[in-house]
Amino acid sequence: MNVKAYRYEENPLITPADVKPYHEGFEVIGAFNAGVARCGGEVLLLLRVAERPVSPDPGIVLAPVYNPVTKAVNLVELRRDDPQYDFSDPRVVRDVTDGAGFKYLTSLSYIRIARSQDGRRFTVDDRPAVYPSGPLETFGIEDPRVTQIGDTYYVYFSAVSPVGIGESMVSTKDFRSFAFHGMIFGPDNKDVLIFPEKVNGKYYALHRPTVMSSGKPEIWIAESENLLHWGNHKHLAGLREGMWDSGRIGGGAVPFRTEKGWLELYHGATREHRYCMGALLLDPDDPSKVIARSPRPILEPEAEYETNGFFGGVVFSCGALVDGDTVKMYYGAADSSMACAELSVREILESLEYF
Ligand code: MAN
Repeated sequence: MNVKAYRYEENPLITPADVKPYHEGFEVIGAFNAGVARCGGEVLLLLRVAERPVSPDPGIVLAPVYNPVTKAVNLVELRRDDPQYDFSDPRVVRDVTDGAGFKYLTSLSYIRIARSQDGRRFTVDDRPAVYPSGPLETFGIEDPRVTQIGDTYYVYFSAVSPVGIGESMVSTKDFRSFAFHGMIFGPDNKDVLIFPEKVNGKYYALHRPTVMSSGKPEIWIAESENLLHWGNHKHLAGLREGMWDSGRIGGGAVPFRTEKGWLELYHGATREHRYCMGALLLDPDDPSKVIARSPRPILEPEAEYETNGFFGGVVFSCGALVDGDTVKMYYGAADSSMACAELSVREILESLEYF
């Protein structure tokens, strides 16, 4: 069975043109991969805003780096014809003499809030809500997710710097002031998703280590007593050769309870970097057990704003709102803008392959 996705007529809901640059001399190239929260009657999107310095010379690439001491963003000048660097991926600059990984990012990301009454028409705040602050965030903070537990919202995101990418966390009650809790998953790790309630007395989180010596970029699960210290790590779900999630996978939206178990909307990409969304169903009493999984994507890049953009062929959700049988899945499209699609929980559950 196929899952029908109803894309909002207003899509894309937020584009870079809707966001005024925060840094002088920069342009906004992305307002995407937003975490989602309901707060005080409003729908909030915690946007990942990516800003890029405008280079006066097409032969020069400017790489932004936040300096936690001076609190300024410095620009590193790189010549496009310098054989030491590889500029073929628009997101990063690689040093060809330095093996794997990247040397710089071409943009600096931070978190800015967009607010809405109806979940479709948003107004973007003038200023960042969470901005890089320390030495582990000098290349920016990315892809926030929000888990509400009681009256506290936990916001966690990738913290990117030359020493690695880990996951850091802040918390807030009002989205105005934030308490900083430091890095909760060390490098290299991304795509953390904290469950919204304890299961059998423990907090759970999905995470995605990017392993080097052995293994692949796959989904793991861990437990905690206090949301800060995570242990009892287990491998949860792997890549599937020849399928839509054969290259890399990672958690997407915050898991939510259904009558059959925890439903996790996750992203999967091919080795060619085509990103789709699918679902994992986890045991209601032991989320480290996978009950079922999507044989086919529930959303794939098809609309023009999903196939074309800063990095085309990407749908990437960091949060959804559940309303009865309807899941409103907000997602970043083409690493450029935000969109939303409504799907039926029942249809998703019926579309899964049960083990
Ligand atoms: C990948 C992409 C980028 C991101 C970097 C660093 O290259 O997800 O969008 O900026 O990793 O996290």
